[in-house]
Formats: sequence, C-alpha cells, structure tokens
Amino acid sequence: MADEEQEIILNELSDEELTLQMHDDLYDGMKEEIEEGTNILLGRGWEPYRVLTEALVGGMKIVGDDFRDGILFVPEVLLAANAMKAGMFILKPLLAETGAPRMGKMVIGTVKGDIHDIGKNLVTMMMEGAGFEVVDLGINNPAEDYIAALKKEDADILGMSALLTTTMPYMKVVIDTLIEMGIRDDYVILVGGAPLNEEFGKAIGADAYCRDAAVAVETAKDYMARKHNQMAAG
Ligand code: B1M
Repeated sequence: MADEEQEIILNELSDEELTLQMHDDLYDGMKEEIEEGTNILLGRGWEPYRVLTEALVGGMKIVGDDFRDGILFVPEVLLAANAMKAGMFILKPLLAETGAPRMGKMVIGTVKGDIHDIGKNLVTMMMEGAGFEVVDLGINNPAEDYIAALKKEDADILGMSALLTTTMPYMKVVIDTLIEMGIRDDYVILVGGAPLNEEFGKAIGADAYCRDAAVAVETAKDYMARKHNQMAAG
C-alpha cells in the first residue's frame, strides 16, 4: 500500500505548490491537469498573463532545457506542447478581453521549414489582447505566403517567428524579397524566436527583434504611434 501513488487534489494546493505541480504536469504532458490548474489559478484571482508566464511558460522552460540536454525527446515534448496549448486555449479569450481600441494589423507566421508555433501563438494572443488585429498564417511559410497576406490584408506589421538556427536565415529571404519588390518600407518588420538576438535582427534588416511576446506588443505599439504621428504631421 505504501507504494501506491497518492492522488494530488490540485485545488487543495497553495498557489506556489500548484504552480510547481503545473510545471510537473506540463512536463508529463497532462493536458487535463493543466486545464484544471489554469482554471483554479484564474478562480483564485490570478491575472491571465500571470498564469501564462508563471505556470505555463515557466513549465515549458524546464521542458526546453531537458529537451536540449537529451533528457526528453520529441514525443514527450509534443505532449507537453499539447498540454501547454490547452492552457493557452483557456487564457486566449481572457487576454483578448481588454476591449482595447484597434491598434493596427499584423500578419504573423513561422518561417519555412519550421513547425514551432507555441511562441508565435503567444505573440498572437498578446497582440490581440492589446487591440491589434492579427492574421496568423501558421507554420512553415514561404516568402510568397507572407507577401500575399500582407497585400491582401493591407497590414501594418509583419511578424516572423523561427525557433531553429537552420530556419532563422529564411527571415532574410523574406525581407530581401520585399526589398526587391520595392515594398519593404510599407511594413514594420518584427522578428522573434529563441535563437535570435538583436544583432541578428539588425543584420537581416528587420525593424526590431522582440525577445518575448510582451516586448513584441510594446514594440508594435511604439511603431504604430510613430506612424500615426507621421501621418498627423502630413
Ligand atoms: Co523543437 N527545438 N525541434 N520542438 N523545441 C527547440 C527550438 C530546441 C532549441 C530544443 C533544444 O535542442 N534545446 C532545438 C533547436 C536547436 C537549434 O536550432 N539550435 C529544437 C529542435 C532541434 C527541434 C527538431 C529539429 C527536433 C528533431 O526533430 N530532432 C524539430 C524541428 C521540427 C521543425 O520545426 N522542422 C523540433 C520539433 C519540436 C516539436 C514538434 C516536438 C515541438 C514543437 C511543438 C509546437 O511548437 N507546436 C518542439 C518544442 C516544443 C521545442 C522547445 C522545447 C520549446 C519551444 C517553445 O514552444 N517554447 C524548444 C526549446 C527552447 O526553445 N528552449 C525547441 C516556449 C515559447 C513560449 O517560447 O517559442 O521562444 P518561444 O517564443 C517566445 C519568444 O521567443 C518570442 O516570444 C515568445 C513568447 O514569449 N517569440 C517571438 C517567438 N516568436 C516570435 C515572433 C515575434 C516576436 C516574438 O514576431 C513579432
């Protein structure tokens, strides 16, 4: 009997214990427990953004470190990603609920060859929460898809995400294509993803590298404010 696993009642845990338990549950890809934990923290008055960053993103960081170190493998990481998405699904409408005025329009997608989408989805959620209209192109996007969407949607901002050192150079291909077409300066170009940095953003000709989703929102707001001021000045 002593070996029998004791069932953990999430609702009986303190906030701190529950956050740590959610890190474990995310690690183990336990989707239903992540949904339950997310709802419990919201019920205790946590801001959606706090649940996102402390319980979900915090847990995913551990998954990422162990994936890097060869402790976890693709199938486990996929399960963790699936559990993370289930939590994000609950938070999405709440993050978007701020009722902010329309700030501008962004086309966003993960670049060609890359199927990582959790970070991009987070950026989308946070941008929508801040009042931006976002057209999400999903994963594995060639330059033509970005360009077609930018034109069709009459977007202000292009956002590109890449999580692999092998796919991040493709961002330059997209920007160079825009330059060749003479339309580069029609858009603010923001890039992000774990392997990027500010230097890389500058080197490929993006307007800004965004470390995380919150920085993406602030940067986009800054650029839109500048654009509106320029328009007002004639
Ligand atoms: Co992959 N993977 N993966 N993976 N994976 C990484 C990226 C890796 C760093 C893991 C590691 O080795 N430590 C490594 C890349 C190494 C490298 O390039 N140097 C890696 C690898 C190698 C691979 C495969 C090649 C593995 C294989 O098959 N052998 C393969 C590649 C497939 C492909 O894309 N062609 C692969 C596959 C996968 C899964 C499918 C299993 C899964 C993806 C599931 C999914 O996304 N639906 C997966 C995952 C989950 C990861 C890790 C563990 C987590 C990524 C994540 O979601 N992070 C990752 C390890 C890591 O990053 N430490 C890893 C959480 C997310 C919130 O953060 O995406 O950084 P992030 O987004 C942040 C910021 O970067 C920024 O804001 C976000 C929110 O704050 N941001 C933007 C991101 N995009 C932005 C765009 C913007 C602005 C900001 O635009 C304006």
